[in-house]
Amino acid sequence: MFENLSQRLSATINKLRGRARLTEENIRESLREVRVALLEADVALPVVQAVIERIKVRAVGQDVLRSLSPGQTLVKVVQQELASVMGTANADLNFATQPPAVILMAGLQGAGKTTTVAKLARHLQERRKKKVMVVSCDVYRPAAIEQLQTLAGQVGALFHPSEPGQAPVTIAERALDAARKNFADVLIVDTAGRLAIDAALMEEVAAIHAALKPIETLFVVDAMTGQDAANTAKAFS
Ligand SMILES: Nc1nc2c(ncn2[C@@H]2O[C@H](COP(=O)(O)OP(=O)(O)OP(=O)(O)O)[C@@H](O)[C@H]2O)c(=O)[nH]1
Ligand SMILES: [Mg+2]
Repeated sequence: MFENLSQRLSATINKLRGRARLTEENIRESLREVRVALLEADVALPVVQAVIERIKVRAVGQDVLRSLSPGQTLVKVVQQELASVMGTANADLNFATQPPAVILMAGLQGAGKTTTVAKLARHLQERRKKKVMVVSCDVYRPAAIEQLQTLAGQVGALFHPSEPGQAPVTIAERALDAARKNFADVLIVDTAGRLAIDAALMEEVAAIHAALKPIETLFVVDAMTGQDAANTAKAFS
């Protein structure tokens, strides 16, 4: 996206050469290029509008830097605003609780929840020196529990066995008990995915959430989901 954007911008930026200052008038064309590039990259329209507005205010306002040309100034503002959309802070996982800290995984079918459970378990064990237990509450998809068991074996995490005949909330409660008894620092709870947001899935995740009071609930999305991820995330709260 950024490559595409810089190509689009360079032509209009060149036209700014020699301008003493940036005005709403002379940056209009450049802003249009930014807008198109963001929309093509599947950024949600309200986000695009907000970004464009902030760039405009900053470029025309007091932020213009004396040491840079107007074109460079605009590029810098665009770059900073895009970076801030991507997020400046990378929130760390929160472990400030009486162990075991419970991490609940949520997301649509095939988003990568189970794989992420294993990756996260490995990360927490190797980098954070945590003792990690994992459990699957996916009693619907055949072999979902075995899938997690295999992955847990590969990353060397404790695995709490569950059965397809058990209720997800019961599995979750028993796993929490087992995690305590094994002095695990972290319990990662894998849940079932659904093709789309449906009421039953939401209720089940909510019930597990209520039973375990997880310190973190991680919402896993496929990178290809695009702007609909924002809607799905909202539905899952
Ligand atoms: N390329 C790629 N594939 C991934 C990644 N994470 C998971 N997968 C693959 O995507 C598929 C689904 O991953 P899972 O982790 O089983 O997804 P899930 O959300 O647990 O799926 P359900 O439990 O069926 O809802 C598997 O074939 C994974 O190997 C990733 O980061 N990159
Ligand atoms: Mg899964």
